[in-house]
Amino acid sequence: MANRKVVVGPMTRVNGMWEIHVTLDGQNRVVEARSASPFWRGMELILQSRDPRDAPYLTERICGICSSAHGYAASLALEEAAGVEPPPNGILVRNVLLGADFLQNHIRHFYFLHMPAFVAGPEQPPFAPRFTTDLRIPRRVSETIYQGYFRAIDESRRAHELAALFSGKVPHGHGVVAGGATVHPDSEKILRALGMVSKLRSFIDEHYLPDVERIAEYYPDYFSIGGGTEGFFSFGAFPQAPHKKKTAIPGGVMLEGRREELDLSAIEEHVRFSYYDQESRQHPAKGTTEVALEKPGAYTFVKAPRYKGRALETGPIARMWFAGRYREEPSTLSRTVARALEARLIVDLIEEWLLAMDPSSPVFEPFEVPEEGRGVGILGAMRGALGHWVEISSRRIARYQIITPSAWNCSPSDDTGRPSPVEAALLGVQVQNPEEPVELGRIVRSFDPCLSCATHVIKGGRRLTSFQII
Ligand code: NFE
Repeated sequence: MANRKVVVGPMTRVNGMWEIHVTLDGQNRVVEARSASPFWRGMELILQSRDPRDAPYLTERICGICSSAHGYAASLALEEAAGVEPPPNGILVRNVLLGADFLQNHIRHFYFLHMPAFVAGPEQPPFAPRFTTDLRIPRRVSETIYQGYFRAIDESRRAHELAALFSGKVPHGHGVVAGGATVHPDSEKILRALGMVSKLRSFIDEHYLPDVERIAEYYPDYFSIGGGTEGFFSFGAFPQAPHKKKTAIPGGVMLEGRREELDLSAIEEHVRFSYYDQESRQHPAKGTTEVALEKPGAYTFVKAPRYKGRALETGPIARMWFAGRYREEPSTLSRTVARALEARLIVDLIEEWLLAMDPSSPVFEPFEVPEEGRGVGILGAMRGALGHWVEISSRRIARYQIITPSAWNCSPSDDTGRPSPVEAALLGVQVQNPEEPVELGRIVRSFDPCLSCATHVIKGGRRLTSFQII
């Protein structure tokens, strides 16, 4: 039988606009995969010539589900450029609000975006109609998991309320600024937050972790489907006081089975298959953003970040590997397990940070915007390694570049043709029923992709693909 092309687009139940183009051979095995986003935001250009203190607020608007991470990374970049250190209390407040946003994200990803591809919900919209291929979980067990689903609505809101206690509102809060935080941790807030943490911990122990186990029990083969990535990449997560050099969850690089120290100079962005007409393999500190809508061969607005030329996977699975808490090969379900374990670790960390807060100490260190300067803010965001690079001239932003976790994971192939982690994860996968390619959605959603973040104006005028929604 001849090869057959399947386009899944827009890929639903992910954040942002995304399409997966795969070619199936005569046996319905994936022989070619492309991760494509027909969506461009232009944030790097929007930031040019602005006051660097605006970057946290503007970059938070890149995304509604990881906004605190962008605000935090932008603040770190300006802190380095200005040579300012936030007070320890400010770092604690920032970590609590980022940690709470992680919990919101991980709970929502599992229950609302990922789990429904494995478990049939109630026989009514929005759960039906649905694909019926390869649904293995008996009705009684599915009903238990959907009890978790409905509780997750309240508990993910609780995590958001916890973040809002220290940032005024969510998403796009006002809690993280260069120099520290804006909200003082008084004892009433700390006590309220501790109560929320305890409820979130119970939810994770009583529902989230057991529900992940239930899916693992019925789909053990998904621990060997959807791997294929070359190694792990992580900036760690949650910078610690006093100098932010260490992170509560350690970072690193794992290449060819060996752990390496992270070298920021080894990062480059390839653009052979991206809609950019510019020099390829730029380091983000010298990066540019020159859009070319009609570039031949291009298929996405995401650039291809590579580390020493390698396409490395980032995310909770990489962080849990470096933390020594979960060391399994990348796969659809090992990513899902790692994310749940990370959520459990983060509730404990949030409690520690809350108990370490000092209501009588400052949260902010005043500073002057430098006349000239450069800074980088690297951070563990919900989906993995997030970097903001800023260059300041005449007290204004002269250059700004962002590499998001979803750019690492969901980029296109690079200049050498090396596929991205998500493309590699799809290659070789056997599709049972090409009319309902459930395997593709399960695999790609395990990365918790966010293309709103990765593409940073919709490519108008021309429809890029035929659409098939799963
Ligand atoms: Ni829009 Fe984001 C996270 C960032 S992208 S979600 O996490 O940065 O991967």
